[in-house]
Amino acid sequence: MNGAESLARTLVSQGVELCLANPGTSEMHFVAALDKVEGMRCVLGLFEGVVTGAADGYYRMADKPACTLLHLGPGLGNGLANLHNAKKAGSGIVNIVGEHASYHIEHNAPLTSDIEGVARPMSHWVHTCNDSTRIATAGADAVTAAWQPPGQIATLILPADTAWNPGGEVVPPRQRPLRSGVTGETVEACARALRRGRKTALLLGGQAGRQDSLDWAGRIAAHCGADLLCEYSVARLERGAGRVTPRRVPYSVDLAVQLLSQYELIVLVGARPPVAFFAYPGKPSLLANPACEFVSLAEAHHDIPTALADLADALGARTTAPVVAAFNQPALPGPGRDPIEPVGLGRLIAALIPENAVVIDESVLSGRGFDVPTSTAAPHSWLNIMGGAIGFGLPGAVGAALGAPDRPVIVLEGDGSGMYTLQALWTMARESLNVKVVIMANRSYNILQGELKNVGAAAPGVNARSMLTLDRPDLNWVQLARGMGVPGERAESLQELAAAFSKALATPGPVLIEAVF
Ligand SMILES: Cc1ncc(C[n+]2csc(CCOP(=O)(O)OP(=O)(O)O)c2C)c(N)n1
Repeated sequence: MNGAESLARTLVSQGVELCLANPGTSEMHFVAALDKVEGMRCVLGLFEGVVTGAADGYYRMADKPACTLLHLGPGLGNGLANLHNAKKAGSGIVNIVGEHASYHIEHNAPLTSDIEGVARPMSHWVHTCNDSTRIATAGADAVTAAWQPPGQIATLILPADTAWNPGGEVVPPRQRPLRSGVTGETVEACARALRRGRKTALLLGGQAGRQDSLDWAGRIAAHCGADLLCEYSVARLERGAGRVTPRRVPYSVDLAVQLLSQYELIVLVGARPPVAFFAYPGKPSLLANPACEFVSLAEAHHDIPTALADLADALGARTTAPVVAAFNQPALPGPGRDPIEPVGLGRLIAALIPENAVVIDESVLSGRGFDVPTSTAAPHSWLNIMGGAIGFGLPGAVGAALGAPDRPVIVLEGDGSGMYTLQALWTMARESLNVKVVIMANRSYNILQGELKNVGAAAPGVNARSMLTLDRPDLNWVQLARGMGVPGERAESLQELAAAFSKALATPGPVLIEAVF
């Protein structure tokens, strides 16, 4: 058994079942090893941003890390933006990055680069293993690092000679690192703060977006008369009818400041004090009222549902009924040809989300208002792009569909954002993934047109306009999808969109709809 095979077998023994790959020559022994090893599904992405974004989506749905296979520094570099997003999401990923054979590096061949240097900013753990008998142990260490709560990016660099020289023993399954509990004092401090009767919000993030945490938070909020908020971006939020529904802190600084100004106390539950996405002249970076007190119940790496249950007990809220969303689907548009615009689109999506769907939201400006109508839709999971680096949506959907194969996946995708990693469509087709993509084809970087104004810059001239529009030529998403094996349809009215979306939901495999604004 060579090093590559000892590594592949060790990854499987540690519970890694999916390899998202875009390999090259230096990874060929690892590719060959994956042929000999049972228990690893291998999925090709045609750009590394697809590979890493899919690994993020997979972790969020499967609650376990996938490995990626990437080609030296440039391959890893291509995947960095979505590793950045995954890092912010608290997603665990094991990157296996090929490297030249150790004796070859001094010759500075074309693909030679500082791989550790490329990896470090987007990885919690980086290691190069030059000993083929130790690569299996290094692989197990990488998986342990990726499991580190809430989930970490571990990058293991695999020189080609480490892969082809004799390997060591396969590492037996290791204990997965557990989330740490919060102390009794922390729970007591939160309970004391909540008992003081000030205007209070619980601000939820991370694992607090899951069902059990939401239920506990709902009981506490109902008991104390507190409001429930969630961060603007949550890696996975369980929502819809029958669920506790925190209000999302708005993206807009003005709206967020206005909402948060009322709170004298904010209890952080897997969340951080809210900050603006960007600085704007004359506007604050911190969004809460400066007089607001923050107390932290749990950070992202803590066992959040247990911390909430303990807090509920401390307050006597264990049996309080939480407030949950009613089931209230908007009506579909009546006969006619209503133009597609964000409000009608939000209602339409809310009406059609099937039960148990996974919604990936990279709808950018078009989707700012989707959270209200969809909060009473059929129960679903909602996945936000976490690090603000657009190009997560389509790859994230690939990973979500691989991680939750029994659930329909819906992607709400800006046309600008979609173009970053549209190769994901090909993987959806090849793997027959149950993904329905709705492209918000407004032919522009619409959000940036507003941002130009928000930062106080001049009105757009010819250059600015040409940098913020996606026309001349218009993208043809239906043809782009077809070219990658995904059937597509264009909708130019809400009625056409409702028909196309309903049909797509009843069609197996991936379908794309280009919703023209
Ligand atoms: C990697 C990366 N590059 C650039 C940006 C800057 N950016 C933010 S939103 C945006 C345009 C989004 O356009 P689209 O998806 O069409 O959504 P719309 O603004 O039209 O709602 C860009 C380029 C970014 N966030 N991330």
